[in-house]
Amino acid sequence: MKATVFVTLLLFSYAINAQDIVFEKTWIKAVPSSLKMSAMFGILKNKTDKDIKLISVSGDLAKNIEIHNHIKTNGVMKMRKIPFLLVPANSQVELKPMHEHIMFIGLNKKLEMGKSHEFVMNFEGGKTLKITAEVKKMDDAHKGHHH
Ligand SMILES: [Cu+2]
Repeated sequence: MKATVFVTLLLFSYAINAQDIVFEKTWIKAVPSSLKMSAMFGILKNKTDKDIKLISVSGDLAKNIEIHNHIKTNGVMKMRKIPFLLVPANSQVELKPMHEHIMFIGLNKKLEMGKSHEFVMNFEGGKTLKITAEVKKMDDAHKGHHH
């Protein structure tokens, strides 16, 4: 019995290490159902020795899914669409509120707390990454996640 568990764990960790691009600690911000916009956050890790560029995210949660950033203009933080998100070789970018995020415009579904949604991240060069993210309240998502 013990040996079986050990072997299973080994296989599991191998599968994780085999992935050179991962999107971790993903979450989608819960919003009132009257609001047709939300955003997705997480940590995008690039374990390869080449820079990667996230160019789009596909999914059926919203009519438009865009990559956004917040930029200070005349002292006011405003979000705007960016053509890609660069993650340098062997590093990571944290998508978080008031920084880079994946924007959902025109939600097709109600965001139910605790429910997961699937997406595909598309990178320059044709690489794709299937991801899932759970709907959470902003405070919950930040618990146990202090820097
Ligand atoms: Cu945005």
